Amino acid sequence: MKFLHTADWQIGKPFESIEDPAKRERLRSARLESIRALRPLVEEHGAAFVVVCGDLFDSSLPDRATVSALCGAVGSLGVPVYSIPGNHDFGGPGSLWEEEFFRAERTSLAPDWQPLLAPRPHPLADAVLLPCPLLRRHEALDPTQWLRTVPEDLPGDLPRLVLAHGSTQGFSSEKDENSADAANRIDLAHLPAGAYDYVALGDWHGTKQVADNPPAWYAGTPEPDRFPRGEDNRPGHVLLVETDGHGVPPRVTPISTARIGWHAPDPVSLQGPEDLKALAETLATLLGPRTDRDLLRLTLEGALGLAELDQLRDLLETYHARLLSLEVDQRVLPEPTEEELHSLTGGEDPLIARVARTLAEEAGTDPASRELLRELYLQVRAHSP
Ligand SMILES: [Mn+2]
Repeated sequence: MKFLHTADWQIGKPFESIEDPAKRERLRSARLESIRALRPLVEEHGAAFVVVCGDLFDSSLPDRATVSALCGAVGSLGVPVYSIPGNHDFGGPGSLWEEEFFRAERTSLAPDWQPLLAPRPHPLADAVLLPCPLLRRHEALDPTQWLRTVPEDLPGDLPRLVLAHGSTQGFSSEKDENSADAANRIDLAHLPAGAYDYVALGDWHGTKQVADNPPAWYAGTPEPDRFPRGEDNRPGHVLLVETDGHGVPPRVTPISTARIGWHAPDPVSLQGPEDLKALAETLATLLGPRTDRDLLRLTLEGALGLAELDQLRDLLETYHARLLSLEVDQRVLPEPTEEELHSLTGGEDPLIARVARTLAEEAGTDPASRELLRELYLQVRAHSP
């Protein structure tokens, strides 16, 4: 029996840092499309169902359009979907999961989607699900606590699959205001040995195995929603889990699913035209001819001549148009070449020459003067016949 394990879709995430509202909307809809794109994987691998371990919605109060869109996407998967609430979309009385509009849309658009909202065994034909839903944003008690005593009357031969959301012992979740963090701590070592066959986890956005016996994995988010944070964090996967019944270790295979590229290369130092050319080649290799599919965060250092700075500006403007988002930490200092300096200081306008000479004298120690000098150069060039 095979199934897919995924988590942390965070549909409805606003991405307010993206200035262009049209691009922001494209990113949001692309992430929703990536949920629909799980269907070919379900078919290709013959997955019997999909489990989603929390944070399907980014917020505990999604707007109606987001609710409908997610129900539509889940309904398109073609197999039963079982989910638990996470810290972003926690359950409990009055939660979104109990709202009339959500229930109606789920029934209408995704009748095979079953949110598991209580910690009790949920037997299926070919497995037993043991959901550990979060019923508030910050749960002080370990959500898997109820499994420290093995529930009675579990079918003897079916694989026992724990579904949980939170951070695990010795492996802390991301330290941001949205993470489950110090609350929602899961202590896998307290689960009785041999009682369960697989622990499907959500909350950490990278794909990661955190325990061996039973195997416990974070699926990670199938579509990254932030710039990478370190080598250890590999988002952009779902897990294909294959099990032969209770007591047999399952096989777990990460499948790459990311469609949007979030690139944050190391800072680039630019010291001359060769470096500028190398940067253009690096970006062409990284991004290819793609448009509307990538976000890039770039830190640029060094010093360039005035004409080179102008070329750099053109290069960045092109990618600014092509990419969903381009953030540049631009620290490159203008360093006019002798020729550029001469064209200003030796020019025919005595006032410009005087200003340029003063700025050039100060440019060695004062970044503001360098910036003014660069601006002056561009103005003079733009207005010269
Ligand atoms: Mn979470």
